Amino acid sequence: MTQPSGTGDMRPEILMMNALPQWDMEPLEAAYRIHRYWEAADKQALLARCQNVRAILTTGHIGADAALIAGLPALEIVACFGVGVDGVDFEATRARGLPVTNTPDVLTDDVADLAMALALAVTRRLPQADSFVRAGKWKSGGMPLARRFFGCKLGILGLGRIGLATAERARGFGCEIGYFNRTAKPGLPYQAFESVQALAGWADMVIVTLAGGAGTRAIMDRAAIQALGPEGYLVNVSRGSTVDEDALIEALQTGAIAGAGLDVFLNEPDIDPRFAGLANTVLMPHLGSATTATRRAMGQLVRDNLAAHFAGRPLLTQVD
Ligand code: 8YV
Repeated sequence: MTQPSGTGDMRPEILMMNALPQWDMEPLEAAYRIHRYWEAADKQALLARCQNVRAILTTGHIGADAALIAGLPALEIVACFGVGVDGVDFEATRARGLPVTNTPDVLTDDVADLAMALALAVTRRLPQADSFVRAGKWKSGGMPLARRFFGCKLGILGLGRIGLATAERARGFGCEIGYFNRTAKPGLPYQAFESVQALAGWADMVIVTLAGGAGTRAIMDRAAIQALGPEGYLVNVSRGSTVDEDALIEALQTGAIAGAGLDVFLNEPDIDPRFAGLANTVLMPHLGSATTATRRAMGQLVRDNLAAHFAGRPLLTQVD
C-alpha cells in the first residue's frame, strides 16, 4: 500500500505498470514510494493519486501511452524493463522532454540462444518428438524424418545486437548468413539483401530479430512469407507486430511454408487461437529474456537508470 503524501517520506514516487520479481521489488520499495498499476481495480482512481509520480517503470511492450503520460504532471522519466520500447509514445515523451531508458545488451545472448533453440526445435520437431515418446508411440514405429538445420541459408531480419548474436551462433552451425537491415553493415561476412522479400526468397529460414514499433509493422508481409516457400521456415523472437500474422497462419495452414518457431505474437497473451491447431509450429510464451541471470541483470539496469536519474547522474542506457 502506498503511504499518503505529507508523511515526511522523502522517497520519490514512481508508477509501476507491472510486477517485477521480489529481488527487484525489495530494493525498489526501499528507494521509492510505489503506485502499483497492475493491482489497481480502479485505474482512474489510482492515477488521480499519482500527481507527484516522477517515474514510470514499465516494459517496452506495455509502454506508456499519451494519455498516461498526460495524466502525470510531475513525470520526469520513463524506464523500460526490456530492450524493446515499442509501447512508449515517443511523441508524448519528446513533447515533455522526458528521457526513456531500456535494458539493452544484458539480454542479447539469451534472446539469440532462444532464436537458435526455436530454429532447431521447429526443424527437428523437438516438441512433437517429446510428445511421441511420452505417449508411448515409439514402440509402434519411428517418427517421420525431419529437416536438417545445419548448413542452411539463414536470413536474419534486423542485424542489430540480437541479430548479430544470432548470426554468430548460426555460423557455428555452418549456416550461410544473409540479412536485411535498414542500414548495410559492411565488413561482415554476411550477404546484404535489398528487401525482406528478396531475403526470404533466398533463405531456408528467416529469423526476425528487429525492433517492434510503427516502423517495422508487418515488415514480414504476405509476399515475404510466401517467398519463403513450402520448404521455408520462420522464427520470430522480436515482436508479433513485425509479421503479418493472418498471412503467416494462412501459409502454415496451407503448407505454403514448412513451419514457424514463435516466441512473440500479436495481443499477447491472448493470442490468435488458430496457432494452437497448427502442428508445424513451436510456440513459446515470450521467453526470450526469461532466465534468472538475465532477468536479474535487467532489473539491476532498470534500477540503476532510475537511481542515476534521481541522483542527477547521466543515465546508463537512454534510448531517447
Ligand atoms: C521483455 C522483451 O521485456 O526486452 C524485450 O524487449 O521483449 C522482453 O525481454 C520481458 O519479457 C519483460 O517484459
